[in-house]
Amino acid sequence: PKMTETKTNPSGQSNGEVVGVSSTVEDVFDDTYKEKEGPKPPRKIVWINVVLMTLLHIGALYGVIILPSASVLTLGWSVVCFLISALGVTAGAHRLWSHRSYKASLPLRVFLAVGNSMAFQNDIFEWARDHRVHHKYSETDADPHNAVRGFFFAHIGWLLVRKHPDVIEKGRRLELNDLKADKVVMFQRKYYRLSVLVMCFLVPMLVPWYLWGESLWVGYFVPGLLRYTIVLNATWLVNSAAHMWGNRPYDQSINPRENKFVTFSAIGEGFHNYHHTFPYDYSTSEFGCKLNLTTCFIDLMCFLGLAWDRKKASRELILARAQRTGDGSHRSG
Ligand code: ST9
Ligand code: ZN
Ligand code: ZN
Repeated sequence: PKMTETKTNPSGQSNGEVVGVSSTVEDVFDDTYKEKEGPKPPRKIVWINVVLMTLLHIGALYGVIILPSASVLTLGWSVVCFLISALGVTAGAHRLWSHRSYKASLPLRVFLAVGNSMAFQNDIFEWARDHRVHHKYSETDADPHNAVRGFFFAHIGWLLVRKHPDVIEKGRRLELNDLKADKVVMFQRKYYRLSVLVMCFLVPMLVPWYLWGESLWVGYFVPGLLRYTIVLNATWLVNSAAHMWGNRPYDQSINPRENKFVTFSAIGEGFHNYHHTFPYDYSTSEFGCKLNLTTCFIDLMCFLGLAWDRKKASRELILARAQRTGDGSHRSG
């Protein structure tokens, strides 16, 4: 019999590759979608978001100015808040809930949901739905932060305008039963506003005031607004910078790239060419814990018995793929 090639779409993504990894979520690029022809729908600016985001960034700048007046303990606490909220996004909304790349026990899911509210990036359900359309329809009209529309749009602009109708239309067709079945996700969605008020603003501000007498003012602007703004921008850099600058060792036909700076600031999420090529890999990289605090964290949780079932692309698969579709910059180690 004739040897048959595995079905390969234009991006070089072979559907055969994910077999055996039981990819149940819809995070694989769909090359059958075509953008509608003709003029694009007009851009509708949401002014309230423009005002709030501007104020937030002014508040964060002010936080930088008063940084010298914060006590060392408050600075340490700001780092702790950064890490908890970052993990709520990376280990939580991203690797667990959007991609289902590992499984987590109830206590761990509760911790990640709390951290996620501290990060205030929309509730987990909405975040994961947007993220699945981002992968499935990457860099088209149906991608919420379509990087083809430029750095500013991919970074923050997409949160300041109405969505392209295709994002919503395609998003409505996604299979999201796994999220609906997760009580932690649905609970966080139901009490989202309250959880954000408490976790993103009150807790960061009140803990240093109560425990070591920091002023509420500094507590509000440093571990509060400044820390929140840093986490937001570190996250957005994955959508902007890591879709524009860096090598493409795994698939040169797609725009997402390996970006060291983003990897560092987003605690392991800048290996973005790898991640879009192997979205089910719990480590979002082939190099384990290297520059990847999120992977260390998930590994630690597995060691403690709080997580299990980590999905990983095999070494042979990665090498074969890099050879076949990479830009030649692939190095192991
Ligand atoms: C934020 C999110 O910052 C950041 C996400 C970044 C993702 C990064 C990914 C990179 C990889 C991971 C790396 C992590 C690194 C972390 C490092 C940490 C150090 N499907 O939304 P509406 C429906 S948030 C299906 O109003 P508009 C929706 O349900 C920051 N349906 O759209 C609704 O239906 P119904 C804080 C969808 O009017 C209807 O459509 N938050 C979908 O166009 C209208 O929904 C903000 O700033 C979908 N995908 O408004 C808030 N989407 O009426 C920003 C929507 O039936 N958001 N629907 O309920 C908004 O204000 C608005 O969403 C908007 C669009 C103005 C942007
Ligand atoms: Zn992803
Ligand atoms: Zn991406």
